[in-house]
Amino acid sequence: MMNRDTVLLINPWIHDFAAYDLWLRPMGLLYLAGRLRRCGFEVHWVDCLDRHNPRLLERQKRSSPAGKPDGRGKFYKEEIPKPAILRGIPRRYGRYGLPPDIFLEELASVPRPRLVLVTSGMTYWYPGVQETIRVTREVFPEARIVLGGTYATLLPEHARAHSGADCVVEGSDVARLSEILEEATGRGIPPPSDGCFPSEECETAGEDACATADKPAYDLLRNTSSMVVHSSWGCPFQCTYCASWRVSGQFRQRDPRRVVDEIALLHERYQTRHFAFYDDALLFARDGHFQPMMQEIIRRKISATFHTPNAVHPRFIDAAVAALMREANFQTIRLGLETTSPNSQLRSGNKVTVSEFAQAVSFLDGAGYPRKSIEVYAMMGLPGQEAKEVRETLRFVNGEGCTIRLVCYSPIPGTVEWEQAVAWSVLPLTTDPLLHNPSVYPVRNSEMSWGVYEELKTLAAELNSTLR
Ligand code: B12
Repeated sequence: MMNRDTVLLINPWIHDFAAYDLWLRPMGLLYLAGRLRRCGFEVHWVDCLDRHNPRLLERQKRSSPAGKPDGRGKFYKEEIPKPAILRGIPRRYGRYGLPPDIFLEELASVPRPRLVLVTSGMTYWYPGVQETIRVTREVFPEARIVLGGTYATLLPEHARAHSGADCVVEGSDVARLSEILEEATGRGIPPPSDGCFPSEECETAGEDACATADKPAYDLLRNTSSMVVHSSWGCPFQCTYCASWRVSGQFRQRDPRRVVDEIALLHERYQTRHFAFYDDALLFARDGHFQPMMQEIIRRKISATFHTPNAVHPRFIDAAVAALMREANFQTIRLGLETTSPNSQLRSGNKVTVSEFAQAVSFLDGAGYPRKSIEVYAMMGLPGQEAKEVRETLRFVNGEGCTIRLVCYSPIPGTVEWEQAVAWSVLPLTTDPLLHNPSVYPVRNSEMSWGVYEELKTLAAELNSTLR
C-alpha cells in the first residue's frame, strides 16, 4: 500500500579515493525531515553513510563501529572501478557506506514512497548520488526522485543531466520543493515566514514559541552520541576559493540561547556528548554570539566536548575566547590559516595575517592548549601558488609548534578562483566535476606536478612527526 503522504529521505553513498566520517551528518536532510513532519508528512529515512547500521555491524562482526570515542571513524569501503577520467590516479577508488545488498534491505523495510528526497555532498561525489538514485529507482519505479544539497546547488545543470533524478532543487528553495510535494502528494509545505530555510522564525508566541523554528529530526539517526551543530549559516567573508555564499546564501547567526537549548536537548534527551560545529564563521561577531553561547554552556554545566573540524578564524581568538573554549571543553581545534604569504592572503579574502595567527596560538597556549593539539589548515594547489609558498607555510606552522593539516585546493565553479584554476591546470577541469576532487591535485602544471604535491605531503608529515 502506498500512503500519499509518505516521503523517503536518502543520504547517498560516497564514491572517492578516501572518505572519513569527521562527524559527517546530512544536516540539510535532517532539517528537511523536521519541516516535513511538522507539516504532517510521514517521513522515512535511509542513510547509506550510517556506520551504526545493525546489518552492517553484523556483517563486520562488531557491536559498535570502529573509530574514535568522540564519534569519528572510517566508513565501510568496497573497492569499485575508477571512472575512466580518473584512471591515471595511482590510488584505489571505493564506494563508502552500506554494502549494496544492505542498502536494498533498508529500502525494502520502508513503505513504498511517492516521493524520494536525496541529498548530495561534494560535487565530485556525484557518481555515488547516481548509483543511489539508480538503485532506488529500480526498487521504487513509481516514485518521483528529487535531488538537493551541495552538488545539486553548485552544479544544477550537471545534476539535471547526469544524476538520474526527476527534479533538482537548488539550495534551500522551499517554494520549489513545495510545488513538487503538491504534485506528488496533493499537499505542499508553507514557505518559512522569514524566507530562510532552515528558519529561525517563531510564528507562535508564549509557550509554543519556537515551535515553528526549523529543527533537525535527530530521532531519525541511530546514534546520537556525537552530533553536528550549526550556530550560523553561510559566511561574512568571500574568499576567492570558497563557495559558501553560493550554497548557504547570506550570512546569518542564530540566537545563541536557541543554539544552547538545542545542545542541551541533545545532551539530555539524546545523550550526545560530542558536538562538532560546522559553522563557516563560528567566531564572527564573537561578543554577541560565541561568547554568550559558551558562557551559557558553562553556566548550565553541560558536560560535553566540542570540536571545530571546519576551522575557526584565528583573527577572532583573543584571551577571553581561548579561555571560554578551554572551560567549555573544546578538544579538536582547527584554525584556518591556508598560507603565510601576505600577497596570497590579501588576494584571497584577507581573513587572517601571520601575526594574528601567531597571537591566536599564544592565546590558546595560554589557556592551556598544548600547541601540538592545535591543528592548522594549510592549502596547497591554489592557482598560481608556488611550492615555495607552501613549504614556507608548513615550516611556519611547524615552528609555531602546531599540527599541520595540509589540504589541497578544490576548484569550485562560480568562485573567483575557478577561471584561474581552469587556465592554470593541464587537466580539463570543465569537462567533469570528478576533477574537482582534491585527491587528484586539480591544478597541475609543469611547476606544480604530481611529484611536487606528493613531496609537499611528505614534508607536512615529516614536520608533524617532529612535534612533541
Ligand atoms: C561542514 C563542511 C565540511 C566538513 C564536512 C564535509 C562533508 N564531508 O560533508 C569538513 C570540515 C570535513 C569539510 C571538508 C571539506 N570540504 Co567542506 N564544507 C562544509 C560546509 C561548511 C558545510 C556543509 C553543511 O553541513 N552544510 C549544512 C547543510 C544544512 O546545508 P546543505 O547540505 O547545503 O543543505 C541545504 C540545502 O542544500 C538543502 N538540501 C540539502 N539536501 C537536500 C535535499 C533535497 C531533496 C532538497 C530539496 C534540499 C536539500 O537543505 C539545506 C538547507 O539550506 C560547506 C560550506 C557550506 N556553507 O555549505 C563546505 C563545502 C561543502 N566544502 C567544500 C570543500 C571544498 C571541502 C574540502 C574539499 C576542502 C579541502 N580542500 O580539503 C574538504 C573535503 C573533505 C571530504 N572529502 O569530505 C566545498 C564544496 C566543494 C565541492 N567541490 O563540492 C564547500 C561548499 C565549501 C567551499 N570551500 O566552497 N567540509
